Amino acid sequence: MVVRILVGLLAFAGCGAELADDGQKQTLTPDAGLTRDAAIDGSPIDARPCPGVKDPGGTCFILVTGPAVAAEAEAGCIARGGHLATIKNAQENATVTALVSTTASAFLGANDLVVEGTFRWPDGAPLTYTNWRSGEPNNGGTGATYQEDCVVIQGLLGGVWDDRPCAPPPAGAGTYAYVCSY
Ligand SMILES: [Ca+2]
Ligand SMILES: [Ca+2]
Repeated sequence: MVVRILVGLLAFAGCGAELADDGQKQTLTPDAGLTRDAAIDGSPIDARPCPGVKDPGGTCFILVTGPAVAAEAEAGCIARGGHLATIKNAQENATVTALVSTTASAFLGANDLVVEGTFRWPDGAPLTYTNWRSGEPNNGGTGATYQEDCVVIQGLLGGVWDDRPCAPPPAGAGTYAYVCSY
């Protein structure tokens, strides 16, 4: 009983201190806080979360370290509600480049699996923006015994693109980190 009274007195003392600091506005603080957060966030409370980086244009990009072959990477992106990344402009490429700045190679969604040499995004759209590294895409180069039908963005080289195998062979190629978007 004595303990309860003491706790009650301490709690009351705490309230008294807050009242002394905040005065009459104390009871408005919780609602005011919620309103302020919503205003800063600028989005409805049921907005789709972006557990990665949101481009100024609104696209969410997520880096998954993997490594995975391209088919596993696409499945991983679908599980996250998107697809392997589509990059539509230089702004988006800059956003993704920052995201992968310490990653050597990460799959994007572009591939020429259907028609060799004609790259498409996962939704079938043609590439209207590209940032190929000089000499790419090369499908592995002259004399290659494998195909390069998927595309990586190279963070350590400033965000240039290279076509690479979607899976081994050759050994050691075809498994990379990956970027999803939605
Ligand atoms: Ca190819
Ligand atoms: Ca290549």
